[in-house]
Amino acid sequence: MLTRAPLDVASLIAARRPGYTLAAPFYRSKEIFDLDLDVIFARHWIFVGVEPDVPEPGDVMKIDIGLNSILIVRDDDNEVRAFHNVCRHRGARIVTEEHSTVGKLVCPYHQWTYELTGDLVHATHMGDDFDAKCHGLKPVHLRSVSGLLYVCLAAEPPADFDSFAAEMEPRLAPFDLRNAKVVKELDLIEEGNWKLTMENNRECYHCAGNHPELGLSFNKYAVGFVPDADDLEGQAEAAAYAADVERQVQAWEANGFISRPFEELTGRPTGFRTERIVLGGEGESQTMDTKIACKKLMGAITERKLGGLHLWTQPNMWAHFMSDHAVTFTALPLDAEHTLVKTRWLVHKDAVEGVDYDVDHLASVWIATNDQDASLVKLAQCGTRSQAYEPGPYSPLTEGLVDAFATWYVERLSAHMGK
Ligand code: 3BY
Ligand code: FES
Ligand code: FE
Repeated sequence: MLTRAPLDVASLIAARRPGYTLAAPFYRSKEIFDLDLDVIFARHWIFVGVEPDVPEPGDVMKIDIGLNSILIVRDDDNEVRAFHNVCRHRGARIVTEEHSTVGKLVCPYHQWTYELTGDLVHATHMGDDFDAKCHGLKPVHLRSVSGLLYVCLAAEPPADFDSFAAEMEPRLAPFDLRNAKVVKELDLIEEGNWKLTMENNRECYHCAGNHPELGLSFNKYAVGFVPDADDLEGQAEAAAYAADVERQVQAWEANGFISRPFEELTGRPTGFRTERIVLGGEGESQTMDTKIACKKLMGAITERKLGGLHLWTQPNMWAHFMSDHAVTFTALPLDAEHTLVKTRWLVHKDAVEGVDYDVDHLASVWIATNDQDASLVKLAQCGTRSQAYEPGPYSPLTEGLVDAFATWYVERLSAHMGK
């Protein structure tokens, strides 16, 4: 009988060449996928959504992270909580719909009933000795950073989340995300490993050749794109962009909008990067006409031309916050070769559809861009299946941030395996 030797993951990690893509098994093997679910997705802070996903008491959002199903619930005191979506009776899934509104959480199997605080309040036929107090829903660590929701499935979540939150809260405050509303949500299944989804997002080397719609407003020089030394046109463009940034960042900061870059993508569990990007064209928003798509601006903002505050967090999110709307992305691994990308578009909660905004105008750039990215991720995944695939070099000029992602990932696996 033919048996396959178990993968030597430690040797694969040790063999990773800095500056190069990962070896094929990191994108394909079930064993490494399971390791990713455990080491990355069950021990780090995972971006799951936004407070406006559960705007009212009783609103529930279900989100699956690998084999763990999580409920995000707004309780009657307006507190947002997270629980495992696992009944304490015989373990059934309590909620199966992605979005619902309930008075209490009732398990469909034998109707055990839980308060929105997770307490078990009703369970029939369990005898006199049964202690309901010991059978509440299991809580999951949840943090909200100005309305951005992160969960951690570990017993002891990484403590460096505090410094991430402290850095981002003043930057995000003007958008008042807690008082925004989700006006469109889109799920896209990419045919690739979650790390290829993330790597693709961390560079704009591919933008010029693939993203005509995004390219109208998104300047590739904003995210680490450095032209070749002999590319005189590129050098001039990069210099013009840098001068524009210098001028606009000064003006934004003078008005209280923190804009300077901050980057600690590696060397910590909760790696992240942020900066306020100068947008192209009219410079207002990531739309087809580069103007705002929502007349009622976010929070109390009055300046349309606020660029795009971008945020990336390891391992699974990216987002852009503009004067008129925000767009957030959540990558969730489905299996070794499939990844769910959830996109949400948010505007001020008092904005009126058809009066202040039109969803097509708001969402068309990223709908097109997501499709283009999904095709690219699929092509990259296909390549990793070939016998000819070997780790290839990241561009030192334009893919430093992709390398930072791969380096962070290898660091996290090494830290875990070294324990
Ligand atoms: O969403 C981002 O962060 C951008 C858009 C294009 C590629 N990526 C760097
Ligand atoms: Fe939930 Fe029985 S499994 S009530
Ligand atoms: Fe892209």
